[in-house]
Amino acid sequence: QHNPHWWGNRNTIVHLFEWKWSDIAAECENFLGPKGFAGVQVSPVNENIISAGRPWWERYQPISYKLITRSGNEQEFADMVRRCNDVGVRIYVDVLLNHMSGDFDGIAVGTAGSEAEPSKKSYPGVPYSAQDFHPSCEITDWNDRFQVQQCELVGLKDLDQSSEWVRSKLIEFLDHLIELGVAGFRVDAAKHMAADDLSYIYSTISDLNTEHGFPHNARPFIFQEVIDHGHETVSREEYNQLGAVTEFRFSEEIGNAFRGNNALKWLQSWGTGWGFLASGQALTFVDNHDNQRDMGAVLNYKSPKQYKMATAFHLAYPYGISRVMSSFAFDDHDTAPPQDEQERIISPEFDEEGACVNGWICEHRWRQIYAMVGFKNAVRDTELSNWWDNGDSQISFCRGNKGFLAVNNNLYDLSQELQTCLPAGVYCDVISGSLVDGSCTGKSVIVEDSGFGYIHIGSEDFDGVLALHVDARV
Ligand code: ARE
Ligand code: CA
Repeated sequence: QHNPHWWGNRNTIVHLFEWKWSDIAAECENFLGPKGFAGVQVSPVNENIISAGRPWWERYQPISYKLITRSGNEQEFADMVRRCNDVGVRIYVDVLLNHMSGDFDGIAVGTAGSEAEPSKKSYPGVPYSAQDFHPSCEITDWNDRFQVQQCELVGLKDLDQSSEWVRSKLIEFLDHLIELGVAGFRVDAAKHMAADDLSYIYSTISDLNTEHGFPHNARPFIFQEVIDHGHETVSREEYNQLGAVTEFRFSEEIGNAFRGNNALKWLQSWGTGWGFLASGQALTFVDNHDNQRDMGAVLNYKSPKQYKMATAFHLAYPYGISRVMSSFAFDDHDTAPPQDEQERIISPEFDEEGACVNGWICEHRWRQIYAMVGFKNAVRDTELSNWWDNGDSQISFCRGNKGFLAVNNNLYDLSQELQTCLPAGVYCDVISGSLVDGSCTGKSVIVEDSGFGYIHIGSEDFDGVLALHVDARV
């Protein structure tokens, strides 16, 4: 179940982390559809526990499968899915099949008003009781298969997916979402479930809903969160036949390279040459909602210049099923999404240029990022050719005769004639500006009959990347 069922020539998923359904519906119509985004990964849709201060992570603690969260109710969810599908933008839901909530003193009340008694593993809203869970134990050794799959991930009550009842409840939940028109699922904590159990669930759920524009017999797209840095007892290879797998090594290595810890010339063999999964099995990202919060090599919106360069490379290089992150501003691991005094999530607001202003970062609305979503659409089905590098961290390459990317991550200028592979003409660099009424607001590049053009990226330029493609010809 590796096919994301994208519409037309579209290619890129955006994770609208913690957004409300009504805001996503509007975003599909006003921005994502027009800019050529292929789909949205949405935050968990089912009822969750309420934690003090309303950290984002409370949504990873299910109380029931009722579709009521701080993002909206079932009717708002259904409306969003329909409106997004209507403009060719698919919805992928983050689903929690591994566990229910963590421990809680006494009776917990969820976002739909269901009561649960987590300490007794009692979740009447489903209903689940103690027999539906693995006996409690802690994961202390991440290379012990039993612990990883049958103990409690950060203390979250661990469901037994080999049980008929649990399977039937999970399948019913997924089928409900399919009925409402979603295109697939991000499977949270997949490594913590036996691949055989997941295989049963994935193969038993319904085909996608043809009333939402999906072809007959279309199987739901599955991408599984498996964190595998190599040398894991439970490895990505147990899951990649079932569906796509999040390729965390991609995120770590691209962060490393664009932070300057690795010369960009090595990216010539990016992809399987770096030990990553086959392109069609790899869900790729510069950062995700977890690792953007960790200290380390992974880049996030807080290093904008490097982040935009890494994203441009991510979307220009022909590898992976790409997802871009759209964050809210955070100080630490627990920061709640933008909310009002009543702890309701607030809607994003935009300035004249379309950038978000009220606590939402909206990387997907940064010109340098959505322009590369357009680039990836424009160069779809072309191969990479004419790799050039300066022996260090200045690189360029072509995508057929449709697109050209150059990057300068050295502390000196890139200034020279380079092969762009494009038909002769004048092209607008979609990074430094855009094509407005036939003229370019950023750098223009004249491509000669030979395909060569003069490329300049100063080390002090606002952005360290330049991108040309056939849909942005002056
Ligand atoms: C919260 C509190 C905890 C508390 C718990 C239960 O922070 O202190 O014990 O609640 O009350 C998210 C947050 C957690 C949060 C949880 C539930 O990140 O902080 O716990 O929600 O609210 C492993 C898993 C991987 C998992 C990561 C976080 O393999 O699947 O840990 N990622 C997913 C999601 C998370 C989410 C969960 C799972 C739970 O993306 O957002 O947690 O639904 C090595 C290993 C990896 C390991 C990694 C990090 O790299 O190889 O396997 O990832 O370290 O520990
Ligand atoms: Ca488990």
